[in-house]
Amino acid sequence: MGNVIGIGAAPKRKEDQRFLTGRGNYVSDIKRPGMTAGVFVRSPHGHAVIRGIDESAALAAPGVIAVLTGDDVKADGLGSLPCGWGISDAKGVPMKEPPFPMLAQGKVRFVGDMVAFVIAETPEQANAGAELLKIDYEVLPSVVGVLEAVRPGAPQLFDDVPNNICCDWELGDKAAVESAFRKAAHVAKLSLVNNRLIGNPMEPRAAIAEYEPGTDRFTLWTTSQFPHVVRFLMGALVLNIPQHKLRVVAPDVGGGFGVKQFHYGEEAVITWAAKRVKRPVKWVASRSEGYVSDRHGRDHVTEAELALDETGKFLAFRVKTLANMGGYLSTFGPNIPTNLYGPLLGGVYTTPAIYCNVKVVFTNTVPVDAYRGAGRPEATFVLERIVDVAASEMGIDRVEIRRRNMIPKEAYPYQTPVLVQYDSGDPMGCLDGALAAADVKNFGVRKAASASKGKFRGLGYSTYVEACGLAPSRFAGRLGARGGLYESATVRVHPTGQVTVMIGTHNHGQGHETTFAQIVSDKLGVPFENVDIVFGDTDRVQFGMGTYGSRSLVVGGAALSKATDKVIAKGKKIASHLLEAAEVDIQFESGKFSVAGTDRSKTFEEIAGAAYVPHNYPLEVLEPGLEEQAYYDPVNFTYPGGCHIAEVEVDPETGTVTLINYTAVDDVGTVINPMIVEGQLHGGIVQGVGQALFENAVYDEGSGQLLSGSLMDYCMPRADHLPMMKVATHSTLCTHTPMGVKGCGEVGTIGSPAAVINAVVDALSHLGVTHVDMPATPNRIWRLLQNASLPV
Ligand code: MCN
Repeated sequence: MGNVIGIGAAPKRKEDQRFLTGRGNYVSDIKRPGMTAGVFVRSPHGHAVIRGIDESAALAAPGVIAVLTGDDVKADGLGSLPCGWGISDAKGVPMKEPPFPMLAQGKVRFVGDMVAFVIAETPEQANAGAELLKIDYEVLPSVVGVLEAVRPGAPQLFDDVPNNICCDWELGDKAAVESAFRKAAHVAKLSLVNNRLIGNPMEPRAAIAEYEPGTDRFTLWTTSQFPHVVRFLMGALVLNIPQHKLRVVAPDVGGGFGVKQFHYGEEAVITWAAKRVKRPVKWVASRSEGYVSDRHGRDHVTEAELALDETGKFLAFRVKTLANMGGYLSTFGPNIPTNLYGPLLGGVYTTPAIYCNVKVVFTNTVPVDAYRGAGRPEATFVLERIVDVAASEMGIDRVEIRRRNMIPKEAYPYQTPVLVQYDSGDPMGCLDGALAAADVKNFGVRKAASASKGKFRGLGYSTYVEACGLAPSRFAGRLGARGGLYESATVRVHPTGQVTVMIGTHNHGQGHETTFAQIVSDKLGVPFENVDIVFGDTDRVQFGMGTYGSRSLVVGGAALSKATDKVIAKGKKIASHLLEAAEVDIQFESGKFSVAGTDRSKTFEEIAGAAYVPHNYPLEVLEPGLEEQAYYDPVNFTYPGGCHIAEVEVDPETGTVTLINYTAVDDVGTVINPMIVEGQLHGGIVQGVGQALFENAVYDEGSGQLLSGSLMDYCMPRADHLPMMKVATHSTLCTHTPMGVKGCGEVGTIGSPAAVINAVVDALSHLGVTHVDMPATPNRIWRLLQNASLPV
């Protein structure tokens, strides 16, 4: 008999047993009888017309079974890849949504765009066949930067999308903002770039599809964060496969960070191909292939202005952003720099008027979509950078200016001028906690010690808020209308009292098998080891919207909590029958049903057993079994927040920035498992530090080639780049989620880029440096220092 391990405990992760002993089951581990291998032939050009494809040599190559192209897709009348969430401009005109074919038709629009699929007996033969495919391209000029793409005369990606702008989106009260600017004592201005990122999950994407002619059923195994959504988008909207004829399985997935949260053309091509060749088809991406086909993240160019009164109070905030969408609209693409960006520009401040304009722009680059944080790190970066600029220009301390504008704890719930209403929070508490933990009062001593070694030390603050727990269905736009963004969980109690949970979220590193088992163990009083969590299979889990937007605990966990409540309610009925007491007199506590005021009780295990014994109660009164399903649709987002403080040292000889200390105090509501939350914060912070100091996806203007197309050129942060971080929580409870939880999966990525860059700018401020674009590489800093007048 094991132990109950409940909410707040920190057991080791259940799932690590199989991962650490090499027994994970990833897509590339799966083998099916008669399986073939597929290879995608991708465009080597950023922008080109496909004049013709000669398949004859490829088809004649040893082992090659088929070559599929855009013409075959057209001939079979298949749909375009859907963009799940539509947006509209200020007048309500929907965005331009040009088709995104599974395989390119007539034109390619980025290096990596899929032109053909070659299927052979082995991967080697498929690769050899792909080499023999002759594609006649007429190369066109490419445009990769947003500033260039909107200029008159720029190469146009789509005939019906003038100036490459698919939507001119806005949010907020423009007139109120203009009037506030007219009254301002000071206006701070900042132009910045939010650099393009590549997700780099440990496991590259992969898929296997199989078609069973006897039942007319398809199975797709795919590295997805949301198999049910793939089943819907691909089955209903692209391939016309009825939902009951399509099973989508996302088994163990080696990290996603958002990148595996979209419906990709590869999944559709492979599923379609499996029926055409009547054999299972497998594709596993190489790392290099991932660089030119996994959706990228961020890539904004922004102009921001903050209006302040003479005391440093924020009067209004105006932001204009050009957001890069790449060559086509990905599943959530246009939603990220708009709906997940504009509403967060209020941050933790009382700014009364905010206006945001975003031009959503096509370029000849890999489509851009959500990457951990998605929109919210970009908003935090703009806001927290300009607050520092304003503080420095007005001669106000950076902590003091934040305090003067922060929403006080008592003011929650707090309605912002940009749609969202924060239910709870205590930004000042997080700030105070972080200032103490980071030992800010002794920073001067440390700065002097650095100076004595010829180094510049800087301190950077970032106070942030996040909207997560995607999403209340009413906010979910078109996707919400198609299916809702709620979540489901089924709790199946076996006659022996053990529990299997079927849940619609997907665990690909977040520890759900552990934290969700803790919730069940806590609520039902069953041993932790007696609970298994099943996810990632549309045949085993009835409904699910998957994992992204730090939604699994606040939406999925809430559904699970509701389902356990239903189990307890039914258990009470059974107990009342067995204990011959009125149902209202039955209490459930610590795994025991008892009659109030007596010593008569039944254990959870006894009730589970009794639930399956037919003669215990008549069928008309109570059906046998103990299994309950619940759905949960949040009424609002949850709003985690916090304060991050980075301390850096800059070496003026080389331009190298070293992160010396990092402190984070975050409000994630009730903590289910503090060890897992700490791990999530560490991981998120590392990704934010990666953006601030190392990572950058660089394209060549004109040719559209990705210059940072491998781990040799794209600099990922390593363990030895990082100090031991101090992370702590300072929680206020979410007022509308069961258990009071808020999400934690992205907070680290949201708070950190601004903290690090603010620290770098602080270190260099005595040289007149007011801004450094990300990533703050040695080269960039060294050049800045050459232009500044270095003291001798
Ligand atoms: N948790 C908790 N107490 C809280 C909040 C969360 O114990 N108050 C636990 C949860 O139960 C869960 C984990 O922390 O085990 C993360 O929970 P949550 O905030 O709900 O986030 P999700 O599980 O929905 O994960 C999504 C989020 C996102 S959007 C990205 S991107 C991301 C991330 O999580 N990608 C990850 N973390 C990742 N971690 C790993 N290892 N790999 C990824 O690809």
